[in-house]
Amino acid sequence: MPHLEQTWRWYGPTDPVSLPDIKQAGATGIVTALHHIPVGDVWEIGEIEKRKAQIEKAGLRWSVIESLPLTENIKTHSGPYEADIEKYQQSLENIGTVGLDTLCYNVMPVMDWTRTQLDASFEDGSTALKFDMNEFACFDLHILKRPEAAALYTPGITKKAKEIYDALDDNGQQLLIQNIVAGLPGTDQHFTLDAFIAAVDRYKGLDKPAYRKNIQYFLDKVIPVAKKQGIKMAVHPDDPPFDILGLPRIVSTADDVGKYLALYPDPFHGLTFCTGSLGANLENDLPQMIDRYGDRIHFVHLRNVRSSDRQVFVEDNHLQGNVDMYEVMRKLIALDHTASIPFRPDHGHRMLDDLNKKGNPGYTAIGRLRGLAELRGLELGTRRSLG
Ligand code: DNO
Repeated sequence: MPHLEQTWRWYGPTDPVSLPDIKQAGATGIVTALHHIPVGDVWEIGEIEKRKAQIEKAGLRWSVIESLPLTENIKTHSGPYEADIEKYQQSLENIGTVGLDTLCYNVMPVMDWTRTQLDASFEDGSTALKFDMNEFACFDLHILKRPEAAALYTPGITKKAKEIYDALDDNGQQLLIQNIVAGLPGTDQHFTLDAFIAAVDRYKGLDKPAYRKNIQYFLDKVIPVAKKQGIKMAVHPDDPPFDILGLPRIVSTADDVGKYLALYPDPFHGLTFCTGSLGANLENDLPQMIDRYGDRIHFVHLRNVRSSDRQVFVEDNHLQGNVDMYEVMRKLIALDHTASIPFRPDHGHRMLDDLNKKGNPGYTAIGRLRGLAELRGLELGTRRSLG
């Protein structure tokens, strides 16, 4: 039975939730990145050491790096991608030298996680993050106005997208743009609409098999470095776990995960098991995925979602929703890892006092405190019942 390390995402010194706050929440590990370093630049040893010392001074441990992003050059195999891969290798060397051993990254084209609403009202008075393909199609068809978009949506979605668009005033439009292209933390998306369209266009002609090859090229170069440095790489699945904007997304389903892990069969090439991302596709059987890929799971995000169909979902409370969290917990506890597995409560609602505060969407103090408390209790009860 592996130890499950309770961790918490921290966005660094500017995060309104401080390290002492996190200590009070009962987490012992920190999940963070050097967010001030532009995507693609090398993480220098001094910078990594400085952040590590700051975390340790607060009596916590830097458990996981989330994320060290791939540049769009690397993903599209164009521009100075070789130089970018060398910089990634150098960052890995430096991360290993400082002694950090788990790294989460993703291979979503153009954008990191995506939502259309950041403050959808939830029935208990809190607010939650939401994704609605009808709203997303509205953005694509009527705001981006990409000529390729028309072929991507069903007649039903196209119709709803138009109705949504007709009802939007200027503020509503700006909000939708902000939510999709610039709203979420940890993504470094500060696109103008033109830059966004140009970024999407770089993927023209790149289907999923071709995209997988680009990523395999990257993995062939970086996993050996990670392994030498003792760093477990853990890919984060696509969020949401289905195609958007016609871009090639290759880590959305259980089969995708199998194919992805097979690109480099080595324990240092592993998975961030994110129940919220994978769980938004009702066809993904999460307990079964733990059975299949458990030995490659190096990091866990526990979160729940409620989907009405596979393209509309709202983030639910951690123990409610599509994901059978008890079964997930039971399977995780039963893994035969010798190393401990860090997990974090991934997102939480905006609730209580946080409704009056500014903060990173999804990364509130109180909502995540509730999530962690519930998950901690679930873990304790599950372990005790297993004897
Ligand atoms: C959302 C997060 C993602 C994740 C990255 C990992 O809350 O889970 O932003 O950090 O996709 O690379």
